Amino acid sequence: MKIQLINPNTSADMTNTMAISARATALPSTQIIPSTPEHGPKSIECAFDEAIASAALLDLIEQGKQQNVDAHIIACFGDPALDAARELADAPVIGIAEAAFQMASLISYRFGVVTTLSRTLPASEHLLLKYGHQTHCCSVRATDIPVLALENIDNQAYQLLKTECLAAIEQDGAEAIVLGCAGMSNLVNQLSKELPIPIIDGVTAAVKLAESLHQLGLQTSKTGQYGKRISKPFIGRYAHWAS
Ligand code: 5HY
Repeated sequence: MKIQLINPNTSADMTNTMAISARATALPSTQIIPSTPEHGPKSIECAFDEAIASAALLDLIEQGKQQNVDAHIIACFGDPALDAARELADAPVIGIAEAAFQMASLISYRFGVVTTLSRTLPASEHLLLKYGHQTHCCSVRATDIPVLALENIDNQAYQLLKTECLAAIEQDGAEAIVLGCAGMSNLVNQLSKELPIPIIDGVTAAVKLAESLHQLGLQTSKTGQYGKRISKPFIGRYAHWAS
């Protein structure tokens, strides 16, 4: 199968890192197609970044559709434009936060989320509410490590991340940890060795969910919420969406 792995921020280095994690996890028969937008913020850390990144992300979903991919992954922990992407796509579209929460809820009663900036905590909390996982999440903790600092994480930042994971376990009762950024996908193996509970990265979780849906022959339902978008004229920069 072909999985389009979309990094909605414009950091090509981050796309490469997550592609390595995705390929290491995927079945040998799965082709990972990494995809980075040409326009938009280098990292997505607030609602403004997310809104600007969303239009470019939807262009990439359309590109993936033309390439006949069997699944699209939105590899940003805010799951930006996930509902809109499902309106565009026929193949499944998986957001990494939703994927990680689903996996965590299968193997733990209470999981913790450890993410980047404190600024993004409400966004993660909103997603937990939206997806119905709030009762299974014991805490959402921030490290205040900027997303781009994860590209070449130094030992100090790594220890900060590990300290917050430990605090989630010892103080909040976390039985599993969800890593709250696509840029953390390369840290899951080391953290898993050093911490006593399961550590879940959304990128690899999304790859395995995409493969499962494909093997079961399941597509996005085009009835109701994820039905085709409503055709109408568009002008200016977005004229290519007119129909
Ligand atoms: C992400 N931002 O996964 C999110 C994480 C965050 O550019 N890739 C980003 O901190 O919200």
